[in-house]
Amino acid sequence: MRLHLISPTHYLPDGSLHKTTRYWTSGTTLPYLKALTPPGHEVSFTDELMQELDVPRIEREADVVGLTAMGPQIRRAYDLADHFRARGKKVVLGGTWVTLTAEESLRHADAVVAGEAEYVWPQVLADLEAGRSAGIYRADRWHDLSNLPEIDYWSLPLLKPDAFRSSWLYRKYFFWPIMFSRGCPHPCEYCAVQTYYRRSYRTRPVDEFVAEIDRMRALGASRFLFLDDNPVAHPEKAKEMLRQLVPRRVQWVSQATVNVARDPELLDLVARSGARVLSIGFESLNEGSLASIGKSFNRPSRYAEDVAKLRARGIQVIALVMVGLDGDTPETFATTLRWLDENRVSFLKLFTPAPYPGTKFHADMLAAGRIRSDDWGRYDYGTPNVVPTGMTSDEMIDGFKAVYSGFYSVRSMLRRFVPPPRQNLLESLAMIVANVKVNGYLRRNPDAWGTIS
Ligand code: B12
Ligand code: SF4
Repeated sequence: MRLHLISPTHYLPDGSLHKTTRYWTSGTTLPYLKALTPPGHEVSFTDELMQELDVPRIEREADVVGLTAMGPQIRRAYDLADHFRARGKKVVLGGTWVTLTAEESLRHADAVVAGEAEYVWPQVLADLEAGRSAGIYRADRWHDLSNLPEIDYWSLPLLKPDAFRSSWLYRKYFFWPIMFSRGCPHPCEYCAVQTYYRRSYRTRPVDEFVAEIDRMRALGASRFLFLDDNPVAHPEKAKEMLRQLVPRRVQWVSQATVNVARDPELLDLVARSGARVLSIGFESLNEGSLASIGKSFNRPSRYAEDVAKLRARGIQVIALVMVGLDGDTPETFATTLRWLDENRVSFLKLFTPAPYPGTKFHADMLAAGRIRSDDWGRYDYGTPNVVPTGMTSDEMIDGFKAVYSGFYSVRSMLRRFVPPPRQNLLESLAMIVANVKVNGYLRRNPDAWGTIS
């Protein structure tokens, strides 16, 4: 069969599609699914974030259309699924959102892959080829992450191969995606990842992970993004992997929990193995607010020390912070901004509570009658989808905007970056450029703040 796989983009509030011409990394979902597809099928794909979707060609040539979706992209995914089905194509939906809403997603598709595709994808295709479908396909066990199929890295949807080969600047700009672990054992109630993985956690065999790093290095890659949500959840496994990275002299960025700063041996290995930037889910400075979302392990009383330790090793900290949680009041905004400034956080991503369907947080908010809208196309990080308790929805959005504009103001940038940490000066420079760009973006796109990635 001829398959076309799509990662859709999301709609902007005016109904147009969010697009970008350049991106610093890429997901691997589409080339990975292609690598996973049994021989005998022809696979092409489009990431709509950067590429135009050639709808007439897909209508003409594809037998099966596969769609993945993240967050608000789901609305576009359903629209495309309905469109292609109406034209006689077999449609398969999969990915994080779809997994958490499998029954509903099946109304837009011939088949739904709930959870990992490794064990079920061949069966889905065999069934569709035979003109049948079992509806929702869910593997009966997690994959052990060994012997994963190799993807064609030059086909990464958001990579510009020509620019990579010809431009020093682009080589510094682009981070090659690689995955070490899947899942997360923590109980954060709003989190789609722990819900998808049912709080399970696995790491890849270290030698296979390192062999993949080496294959990518042979292509010229030296900077990597770990796609993991929490690569340090099993610290001893992480240490084993990081020890192998140290002599390879690569640079890497990742998400991680704040625990990364609390184990001296782990932090040392993280720094020596080339960590440059870590995105850390602090979420809140308020113990009560953290308790309301099941994230009490964070312990704000230690944050200042944690950030200082990371900074001292030349690691830039991106803070992920939620505003408008239960326990937050209008005063929370100023306190949060002051803390970010004083602790010289490099970059900020703010989130209004996003009640992703399928999570405990969504179920609780629904039961309490606090969900304001079921327009999933607006389930981004800057829309008041949950009615807050300690403030009005307008106060939440005003505060959200005030923290963002305060943080990305020139005054705050000067406070946070002068003087920069002594190590990894280039990374500080890159962060300053990123701050300046966000400053401009926020002024030009006052309605798109909730979808900054
Ligand atoms: C890389 C990444 C990005 C990148 C690249 C995206 C891209 N277009 O290439 C960037 C940074 C741009 C990004 C953006 C966003 N992302 Co993102 N992203 C990820 C991340 C870290 C890894 C995804 C990946 O490549 N995984 C590797 C592949 C191999 O695994 P996989 O996608 O899970 O696929 C497996 C299965 O799920 C399944 N599968 C998946 N899709 C499909 C489809 C079919 C047809 C089939 C058969 C199977 C299948 O098969 C695969 C093998 O088992 C995940 C975190 C995570 N844990 O998944 C978040 C994640 C998917 N992102 C998320 C979100 C919300 C977003 C944003 C919407 C955030 C925002 N600011 O609004 C934006 C979307 C903007 C846009 N229009 O693109 C959420 C989704 C939550 C949800 N409930 O849907 C996640 C889970 C992060 C999180 N912690 O919450 N993201
Ligand atoms: S620590 Fe992060 S990835 Fe893990 S459950 Fe909490 S929010 Fe999700």
